[in-house]
Amino acid sequence: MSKMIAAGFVGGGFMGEVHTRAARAARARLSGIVSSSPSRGQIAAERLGVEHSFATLEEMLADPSIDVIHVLTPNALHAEQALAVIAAGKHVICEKPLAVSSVEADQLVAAAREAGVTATVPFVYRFHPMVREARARVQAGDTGRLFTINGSYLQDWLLDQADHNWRVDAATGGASRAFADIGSHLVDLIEFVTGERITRVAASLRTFFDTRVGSSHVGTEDADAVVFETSGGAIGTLLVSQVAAGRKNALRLDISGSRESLSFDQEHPDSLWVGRRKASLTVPRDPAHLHPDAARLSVVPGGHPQGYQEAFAAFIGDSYASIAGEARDGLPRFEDGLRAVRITEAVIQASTSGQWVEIEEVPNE
Ligand code: SOE
Repeated sequence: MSKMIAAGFVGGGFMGEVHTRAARAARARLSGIVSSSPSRGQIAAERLGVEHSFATLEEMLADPSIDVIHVLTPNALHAEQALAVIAAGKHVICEKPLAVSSVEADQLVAAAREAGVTATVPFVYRFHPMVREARARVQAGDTGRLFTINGSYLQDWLLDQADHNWRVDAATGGASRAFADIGSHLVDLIEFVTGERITRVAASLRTFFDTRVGSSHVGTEDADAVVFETSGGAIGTLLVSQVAAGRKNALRLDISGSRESLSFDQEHPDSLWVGRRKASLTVPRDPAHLHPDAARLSVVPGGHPQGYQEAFAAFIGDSYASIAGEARDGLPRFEDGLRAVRITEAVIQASTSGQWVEIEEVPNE
């Protein structure tokens, strides 16, 4: 990349830390930041090493030197802020869920297409080399016809009734909590690795705590159990929970085909299990023996653990490469964000109605 990308950030919380670290690794200039108040913005700029804090998003958007804005605010603000970024002619990286409704997500996809900007969503687990390896094996036909898919994403940071966060309240987080926050990663990963689409879902959702400290009414779910079917004829199950004691960020994906099975575990991302009737094996992340796309994302030699932050940096690096006009395979765009929002809405609808719900396709450009 010839020109250094100048990046701005809206939001200075946990994701602000992850994004600025990744942007620095991708050799961007950390030009500006906006937080929930000017004083918080100044503190965030100092803490994260960002050059300038702006009092408002409008002020930051008026700075012609900034190429891309990362939107890292509570979910209900994503649509309005990302639309403003696009209207200012800048590229945008917007946290997931892209929006709190598919109507808003549709508007974002349309606006980004119309403006011709790069608009991406951090479905970062796509950027683990062994996820790319799994995808390459499916594409090469090694897995055979896909029969079953089992995905789970379990966390425990909301296990206690005293645990609270803006995601708990539907007004800031949106109607879905667990599925929108982490189930969205899971469905994105399933479609990315298998190349198949989730066509319909049946679901059961639970809110185990109707009240939490700080919320007299919790309108969002703690856990989701989902059954689904795919375009290629496979069937699958998903279990998503933010109240699973001891599970920190346990995203697991098991795919079983007519020739072999594949198993990826996000907490142990440096290997992929390949199951066979005879001679199952654990493939280590050794760039010399991986498919090209997996080897490209392998930034440290085999045997040197690589994880979440490197995956994030690779996502940001590929987003910036796209801004610079380079083509990058597997970059999650607003269309993929819309897709996850549609599946989230279908899961809620299926749980409420007790019926199967079909998922509408996102048309190609
Ligand atoms: C919290 O559930 C969280 O930080 C999610 O918001 C992220 O998307 C996920 O990657 C890790 O967990």
